[in-house]
Amino acid sequence: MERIEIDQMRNYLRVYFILGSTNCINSPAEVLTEAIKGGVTLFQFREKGNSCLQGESKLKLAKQLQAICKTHQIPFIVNDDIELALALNADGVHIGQDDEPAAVVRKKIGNKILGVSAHNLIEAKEAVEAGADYLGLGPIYPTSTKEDAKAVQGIQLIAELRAKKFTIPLVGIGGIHAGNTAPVIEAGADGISVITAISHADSSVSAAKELRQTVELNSSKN
Ligand code: IFP
Ligand code: MG
Repeated sequence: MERIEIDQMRNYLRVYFILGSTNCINSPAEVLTEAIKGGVTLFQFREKGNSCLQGESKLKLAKQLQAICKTHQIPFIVNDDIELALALNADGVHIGQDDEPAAVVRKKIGNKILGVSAHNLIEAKEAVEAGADYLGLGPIYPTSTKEDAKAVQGIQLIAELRAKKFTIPLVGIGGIHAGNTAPVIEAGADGISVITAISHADSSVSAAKELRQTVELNSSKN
């Protein structure tokens, strides 16, 4: 397997859906299936928070969601848990600044997709040098999903990285929904990442559809 191509990565980032068992009311499998039906392009399994699954039950859910992704040819990314990603032969991993250094993770996962969260220019530069395939930038807007979230940063870092000619694929995250997606794409992000905008929506299909349409509409202006 080769490293993912940059344009392929950009396409996958358009509507990046993240989910774990604590983020949904209906079953994760149902929510993911609906989200894919609506047009999400990439999936991250993020099992975190109070009363999240561990051990066998976490593994079982991961396998179930990975199978759904496979059926629909959506890459399956694992948040934080490198061992799980390797055990399942996942398509990639996403790590934050508190996880193992990106260069170490890159060595462990070979050519699998590597995503890194960055909050400033220095973190972004380091992640690129360590071999990240994409950067997650946020929180763009206020969010209550992440208890340890950093200060809201808006679209400024996205715009700054593009102004400085960073070509790495970028995805915005944090408090994003269809109604506030346009500025994120206009600033230069390749896509948006959401949890609750889809998982807590009355219809996950419709929510995903609307996000996808909004991203496509605003990308074509770039
Ligand atoms: N960004 C992303 C992603 N995922 C996370 N889990 C996170 C920040 C904390 F959208 F993938 F870039
Ligand atoms: Mg992390």
